[in-house]
Amino acid sequence: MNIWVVLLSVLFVLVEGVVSKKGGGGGGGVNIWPMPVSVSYGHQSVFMSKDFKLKTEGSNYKDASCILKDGFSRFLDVVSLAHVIEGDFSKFNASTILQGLNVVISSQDDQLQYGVDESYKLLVPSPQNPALAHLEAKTVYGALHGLQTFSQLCQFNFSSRVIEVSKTPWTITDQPRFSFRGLLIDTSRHYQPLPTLKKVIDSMAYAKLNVFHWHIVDTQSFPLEIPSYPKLWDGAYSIQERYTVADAAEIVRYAQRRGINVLAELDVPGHALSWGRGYPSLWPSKDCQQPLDVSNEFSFKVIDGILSDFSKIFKFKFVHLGGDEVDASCWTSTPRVSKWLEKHGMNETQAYEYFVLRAQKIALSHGYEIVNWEETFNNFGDKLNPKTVVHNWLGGGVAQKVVAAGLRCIVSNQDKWYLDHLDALWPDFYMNEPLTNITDPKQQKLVIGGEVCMWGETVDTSDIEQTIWPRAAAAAERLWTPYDNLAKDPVKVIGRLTNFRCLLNRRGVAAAPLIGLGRSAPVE
Ligand code: CP6
Repeated sequence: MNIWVVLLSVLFVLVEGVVSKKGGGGGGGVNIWPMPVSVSYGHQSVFMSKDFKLKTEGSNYKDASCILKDGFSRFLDVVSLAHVIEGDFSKFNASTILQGLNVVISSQDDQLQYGVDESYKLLVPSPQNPALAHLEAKTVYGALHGLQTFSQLCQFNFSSRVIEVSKTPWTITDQPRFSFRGLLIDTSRHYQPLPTLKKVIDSMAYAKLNVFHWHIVDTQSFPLEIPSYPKLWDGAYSIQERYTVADAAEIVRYAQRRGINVLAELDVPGHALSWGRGYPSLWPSKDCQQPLDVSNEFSFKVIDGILSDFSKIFKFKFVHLGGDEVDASCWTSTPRVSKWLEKHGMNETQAYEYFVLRAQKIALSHGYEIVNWEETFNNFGDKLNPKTVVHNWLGGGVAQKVVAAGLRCIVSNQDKWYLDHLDALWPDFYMNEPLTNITDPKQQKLVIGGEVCMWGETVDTSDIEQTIWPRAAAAAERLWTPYDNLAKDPVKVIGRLTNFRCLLNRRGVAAAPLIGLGRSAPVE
């Protein structure tokens, strides 16, 4: 071989094969979203065999519930994207054909819980090397993330008509920055059909989000069946717009198999008017209908019944008890309730505190740890159960105060991470840093993550996907990628995020074009 060819190839490897560790977020030719911890790549191509196989040589994991097997089959679906693999493999140099993926998982345990190990290591060899790609993970959920990353490296090649992985060899190590990476879906303001919820869950997995915060019921409607109090779902919009217990359990199962926990919310005592359609005595009066009647033992009995039923369906260790936007004026303006307050020496705020703390005790008795919206902390933070996770939304930097008080925190500031705020653009989502002004490493650990919120007043099944995506993806990278790998200037990620949104489109997710900071073509 000519010496110049050799020298040029060496130079090419040096230029192309950059490790995109502190890559400033741009990606340096890497089109993975969210950006992993470390990536290196080369400049050769391999092609996936028509019968690309899952192998588990040397793995301890038995895959009794087929979580890995099904994840692999979804991987094959999203990389082929319904293209017909018509390439003639006999014409390929055998060394360029990738025969399969060997997945080695060290832990048998496939319990999906908060804080489960989600790390993985992925190697996609170049030609001449072993004909298998290699994926290592501690748990099956880390392996699922590895499959997602691998799927983003695969492309249908229109000249060879097979699936290609270019820029091999790839070596990727990865793990999330935060353990809680959520998306809130509100099924009370608009009912969302089950296929819509499942599609949202699928798309969350593409972006490595791992908590589906199900804001199931609210003032407007109560769509969920509660066997302990069967008239509660009389508060549904219609007899069609409901979820049975089996439906909810199916959503939990569906999400769990994709590495996603379901955080169910029961928002009390405000945001609960719909409960009274079936049980009017939960209302302070017929014309003052929320918050739930604090003076009535029945309110707490019903909460106990609901949480008892929840605990059979929602196995995540957290339940969300809301506690936001409580306007207690119904309590003082309703003579019967007002008398009760007087008798117990409580003003409105004290009654609100009494209600929230009592609901917390009920949730604890069902084995849950609790998430509450930040107003509970703002009003009586020192009284909250120490296991409470405070969910910030008002902005104003309360996260700092929450962690200084030793409580855990989830970040969702409304000006940055509320998807119903259509004027918040993807760069706002990208640049919202959960650890702003939190420098003590012990306090930083108390910020368990963050969540983008798709409140349902103005979205239904016709536009929910394009309202969520691509902005939720911008937040997903903030929550996954190590701080040093994130772009300090969002302009740097336009190409890579545009590419991810096109990938979502190809997979059948109606992600909207990027708006804000101009647009650009996908990175080649
Ligand atoms: N519903 C409930 C809501 C909101 C909250 N809780 C909300 C408030 C303000 C904005 C968006 C949503 N719709 N139950 C606040 C946590 Cl701007």
